[in-house]
Amino acid sequence: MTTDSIVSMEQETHHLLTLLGVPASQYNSGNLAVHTPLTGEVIAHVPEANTAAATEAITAAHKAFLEWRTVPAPKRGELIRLLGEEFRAALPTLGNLVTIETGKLLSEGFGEVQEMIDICTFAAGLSRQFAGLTVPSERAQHRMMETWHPLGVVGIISAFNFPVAVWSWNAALALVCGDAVVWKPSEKTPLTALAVQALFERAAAKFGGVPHGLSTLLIGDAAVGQQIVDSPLIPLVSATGSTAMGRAVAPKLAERFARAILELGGNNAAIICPSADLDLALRAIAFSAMGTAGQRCTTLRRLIVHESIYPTLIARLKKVFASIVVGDPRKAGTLVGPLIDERSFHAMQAALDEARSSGATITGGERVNPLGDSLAFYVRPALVEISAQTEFVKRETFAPILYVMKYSRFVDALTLHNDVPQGLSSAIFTTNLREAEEFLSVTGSDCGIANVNIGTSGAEIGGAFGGEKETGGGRESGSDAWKQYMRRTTNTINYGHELPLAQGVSFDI
Ligand code: UN1
Repeated sequence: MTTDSIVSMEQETHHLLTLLGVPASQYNSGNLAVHTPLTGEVIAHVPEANTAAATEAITAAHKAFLEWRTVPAPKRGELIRLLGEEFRAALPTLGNLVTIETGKLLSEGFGEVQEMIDICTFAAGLSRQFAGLTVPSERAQHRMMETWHPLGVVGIISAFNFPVAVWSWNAALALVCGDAVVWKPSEKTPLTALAVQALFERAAAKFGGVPHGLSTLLIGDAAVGQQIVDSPLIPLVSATGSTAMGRAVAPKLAERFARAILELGGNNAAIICPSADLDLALRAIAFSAMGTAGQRCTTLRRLIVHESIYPTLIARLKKVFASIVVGDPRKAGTLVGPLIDERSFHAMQAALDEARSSGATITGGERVNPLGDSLAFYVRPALVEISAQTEFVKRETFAPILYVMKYSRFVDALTLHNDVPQGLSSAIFTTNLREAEEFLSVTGSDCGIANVNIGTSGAEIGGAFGGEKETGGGRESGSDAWKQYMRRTTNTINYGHELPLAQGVSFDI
């Protein structure tokens, strides 16, 4: 990179932020330096919220909630419809900014914004569907029903890899549910968060009368996250990140009986059966294992291959892993962009060192320098052939490493598959109906997401997203995930003149 092009990348970022409506004061001064993983250069400085500002924001959000909860749900849906329109209009601009800030491919950056548009469409429709059940009462002239009410302020703690989509899955639902939101984004990706906040404010201005503080952005370090977790004004915290983060957050929330939606580590596997369509499987494996440079929580990290097709598949995989273009994610033809930072590169190398000393055969994994810049961390994805699922395979390393192992009996493949602490996403490639159905059955995959002939990553927003075991158990996005953002009351109504007691109890005074 020449000095000229570094300057132009910083300028390009500022230009995008201006187009997205972010005032310069929010990115040209402040303590937090923002780097682009494309070159490793600093592209902005952002002010951080201190404790007092965070307290004020949480109090304002609570006040906003008290007002917002009385707005009819379909009207709240109109705000989210307008927000979706802002995202639609901003798609290329925000998509480019996502790429600059995270290093993901442009099509993935655009895809992330598409995911935000989709959840807004979903949530706007949902705003007319918060229906409760009517339940038959055991008592004559009585009726039972349930009513869903708004919950309160929802805290959102998000990670760098999906810097804005994760906010939208939570915020779009929370806002139509009648809640207010307070958001702490990753410190690695505050710029896209600022852009989303500016777009929210545009939508709010068009809607008119949105209470002040309904959706607040708090850029800051772990202390701000801590404040969100500890605040008695926040009845629900949705946190995405490492299992270690979840372990710190979950007991604190439990202690004050707050709800938690935890989206933590994944260690996703695919089983490749003898009858699999290998051309299709190869494409799915490539995208799931190498896409987003292995930095999705749904990234494919383990491949369990039947011994009869192992030699064919491994030869084809080696070719794909060696030929894939690693480089500038904004260039057509590139399929793997940079890792987020140096720390992530070292974690990847440490995992590969462990694999090497355990006797694994490793293809790729080395650092490359496609842009000629020593501050960026590009790597060739690694294919690691292992004979047993040892401890390092059971850990999530947030980088493009695919561990490959063999199986002979299907039952052993299932055992290997489930024998890790995490339980997010999973896949089977087979054209055998019995294998497919068994994988999806109670004795099959133990994950929150189980796919047939589709990779582990790239879920649609319409389904509930999340996983079991150390993944944290949370469910976000589609299906009935909205219920977590509301509180349910059970109502029993007596329209008669008698007062029969349930269970036939008598209490005559
Ligand atoms: C994440 O990596 O935190 O299923 C979320 C997927 C995306 C979401 C990933 N829709 O890969």
